[in-house]
Amino acid sequence: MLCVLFALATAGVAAAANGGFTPVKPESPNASHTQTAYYVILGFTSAIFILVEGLLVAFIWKYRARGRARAVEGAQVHGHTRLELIWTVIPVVILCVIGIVVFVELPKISDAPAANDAIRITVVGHQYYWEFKYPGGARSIGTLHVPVGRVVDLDVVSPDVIHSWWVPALGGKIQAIPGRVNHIWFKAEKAGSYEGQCAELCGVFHAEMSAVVEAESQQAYESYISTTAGQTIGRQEWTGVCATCHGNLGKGGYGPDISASTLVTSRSSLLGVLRQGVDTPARPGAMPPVGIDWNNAQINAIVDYVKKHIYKPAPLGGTSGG
Ligand code: HEC
Ligand SMILES: [Cu+2]
Repeated sequence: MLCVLFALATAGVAAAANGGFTPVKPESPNASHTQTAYYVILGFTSAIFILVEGLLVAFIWKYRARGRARAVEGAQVHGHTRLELIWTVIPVVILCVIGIVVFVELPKISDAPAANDAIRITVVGHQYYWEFKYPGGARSIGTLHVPVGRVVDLDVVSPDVIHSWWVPALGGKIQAIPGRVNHIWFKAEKAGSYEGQCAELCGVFHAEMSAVVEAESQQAYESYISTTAGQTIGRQEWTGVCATCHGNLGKGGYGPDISASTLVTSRSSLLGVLRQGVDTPARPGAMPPVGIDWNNAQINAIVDYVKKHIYKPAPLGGTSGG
């Protein structure tokens, strides 16, 4: 009994920690259809669980030994054709119902509704950050900006290893696989920030690979991609990519202190680091090639940002105590 109470108490904590065992509140049509399928299956499985476990407990009680000697055998019961037919047919019917519900819901989950104003955005999974490419060439890192109420078609790709794009409130997961373009869509029904997380173990900093979808008015979205994204790309690259490993000020963390490294002052040397990564025999794959597919504007932005905000050469005559 103590064990049971303990299990229930700890399960309760787990349920409280992530807001329960059910999916997060859906904010996109595909996410609501996923949830419908979830609740239909949960309904059947809960009923079966209660029935089976209830009967188990009842029979254990009803047919207990009642002081009968251990060696004495209990009543010998033979098959019961009608009962056996019933408990075969009912599960078959239940499985058919679940199957039908799932097949009816599936197209509504996977196929984007026809919309002539759909926006196509490329989502690039990198070790260990998400990069977004908007129509017209704007880019952002970590935060995807979208207008509320419009269908957003995502092309999900990866230049390095397999990642998995997953924003629970906006639909299911889709893998980002090198050499393939996968598709998923959503339509944010309310303005707000929706959190996501890479759902495929992709390396040491997999846990840092989170994303936010910022659903905003059409106007805010347009002004973001036409102006803000371009102006802040250097900062986004620093905080969304480099700071994870080199610290906010570049003073080191998992990666070394680069605030006085001469490698960051020249475009060509930094380009080498970004395109090839830094690999040593002692730490293979220590720094992934985080900028493997960055365009010129992106490279220039990080070079500028690092020169302006991160590079702090040791003062003349001082020691490099840093
Ligand atoms: C996943 C962690 C990680 C990320 C993200 C990362 N780095 Fe690194 N970086 C490292 C590690 C680890 C090393 C050292 C590798 C070694 O030599 O063992 C390194 C080395 C470097 C070096 C060479 C330092 C020197 O003087 O030898 C530079 C420059 C550098 N990183 C810049 C950057 C920039 C700029 C970014 C962002 C665009 C970035 N790194 C993102 C982990 C990372
Ligand atoms: Cu990942």
